[in-house]
Amino acid sequence: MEERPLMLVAKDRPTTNTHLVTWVDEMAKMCKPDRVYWVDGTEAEAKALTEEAVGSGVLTPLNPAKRPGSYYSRSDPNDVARTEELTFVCTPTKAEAGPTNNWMEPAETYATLRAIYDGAMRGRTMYVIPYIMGTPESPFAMIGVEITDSIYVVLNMRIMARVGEVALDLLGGSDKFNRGLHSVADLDPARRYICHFPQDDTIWSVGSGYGGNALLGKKCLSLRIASYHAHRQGWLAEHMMLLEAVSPEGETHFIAGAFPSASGKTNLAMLVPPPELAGWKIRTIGDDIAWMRVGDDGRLWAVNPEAGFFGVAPGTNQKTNPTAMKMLEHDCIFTKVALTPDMDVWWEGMDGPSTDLTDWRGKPWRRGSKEPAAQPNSRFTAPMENNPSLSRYAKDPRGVPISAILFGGRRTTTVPLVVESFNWTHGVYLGATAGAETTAAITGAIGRIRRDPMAMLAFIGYDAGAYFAHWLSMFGRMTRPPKIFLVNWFRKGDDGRYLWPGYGQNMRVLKWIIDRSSPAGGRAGAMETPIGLVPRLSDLDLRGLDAPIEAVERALRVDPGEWEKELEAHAD
Ligand code: OXD
Ligand code: MN
Repeated sequence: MEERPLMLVAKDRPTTNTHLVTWVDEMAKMCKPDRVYWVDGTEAEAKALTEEAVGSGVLTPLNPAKRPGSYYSRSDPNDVARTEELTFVCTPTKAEAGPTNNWMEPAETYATLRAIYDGAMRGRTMYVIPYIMGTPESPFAMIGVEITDSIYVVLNMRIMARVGEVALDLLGGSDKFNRGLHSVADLDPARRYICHFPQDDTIWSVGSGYGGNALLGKKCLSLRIASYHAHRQGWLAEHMMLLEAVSPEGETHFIAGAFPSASGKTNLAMLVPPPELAGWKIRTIGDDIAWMRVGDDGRLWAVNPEAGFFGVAPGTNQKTNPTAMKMLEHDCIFTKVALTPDMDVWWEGMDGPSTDLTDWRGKPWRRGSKEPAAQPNSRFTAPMENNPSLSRYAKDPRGVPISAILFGGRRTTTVPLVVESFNWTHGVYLGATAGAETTAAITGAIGRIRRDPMAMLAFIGYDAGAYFAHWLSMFGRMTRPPKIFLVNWFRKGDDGRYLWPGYGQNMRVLKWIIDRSSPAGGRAGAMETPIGLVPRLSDLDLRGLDAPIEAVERALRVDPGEWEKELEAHAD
């Protein structure tokens, strides 16, 4: 491809922070880019960078009449998901990384990666992205600087974090920032590493341009590195959505929920109640990450550190998530979805298509083809402001006080629709043993059950045993702890069909959870079972539910035989 001149004039360094400047110079010396560009975060810059990305073919504009301000990006077929087998926690000892993380010795890792980074940015621009996770006013905000040679990463980071001058202002002359180095290098999976050095507050990622591997503020900083800090400092960094629920009487509750990747966190955070419960309002605070701290009032307070949504496209439609469909109408980036002939997006789960398409690899795709047109882990990146039901607390620097924590599995058997734990310790056990059938958000086999404690298996940045102990110890720090629930929208009947309709209907489960969690205590009934408190049919508001009552009964059932097997399997 012909080299195009950079349309932006590389400005002088916009900071006198010597820690930052020295580090950037060092990284530039190693990666040897043709130029260094400091991202300022302005609209003018975004426009110029977008033009640049369109000019070089990284982005394709979508039909401005149908999807204004939106762009399309393809991915290398070798680089479509997080690569957990190539993700490492590089603590001085293996024991600190624990049994669930891949570990490499830090000095050796730096040496191995230096050899890959050496000259990797030749002919390219090195972008320096100062960013904040959290709102700038929040005492809990974290500052990172990501160096990258991917303009796609810059344009996505602009949506997912607060970038540019705002971050440099907050940083001032301080040395306290996460040092993130990212290069797509040659995209060779054999030379791909996603490495975390918690002690150095450093992330080195090379060989992948995929969101979770490349947008370093997200999984790498806000979960793996943040969980390491959280353990030492007495708070929690979790893979959780956050929602605000307002009852018809105007009572507000905040709920946090951990669900494995691609198991409906985004849909839950944007839930639209069914007509029978239309007096309820659900508003989104976050769809992927929650940082939670104990407040002076003894409650658990949560913030969403992100500024946008990086969600799974397939399955998103008017029925599953009308809010997201509205959110995706403008100013989004779509990655590896399918394209219609008039340059709009399409993915499996949407109506139609009414024409043949271009699939995610850029090949013609015929209607009715068995191959998916959109890559199963194809994504949208949408600014928070696009969400028509964004909570007014979404950017509150103090966060919101949590009434209930949900741990979600993705289990076709055994686990009932909802279980309330007897107490905090039991709740932590339910979270620690939650399991999921694997999905397309990570590479590897699909459909196998894996235990995914708190949906954090891939994101605990230290020893998992210490993580469980930390969760248990959090109880002692709170005077008004949230209640903990296990939920499972995915149980199937003998005929292989889902027993519970899910999506908007989950409002009925949320209502029960809220009634159980209200300070007045137990506004809804429950039945005690050996595994926890489960609603009877009569405890749920099922007015107008379009599902056979027997199926709901089965979804709630605690089967002793299934649980005997389940408990044996917990030994794993
Ligand atoms: C995500 C994931 O991208 O969990 O949020 O994989
Ligand atoms: Mn996630």
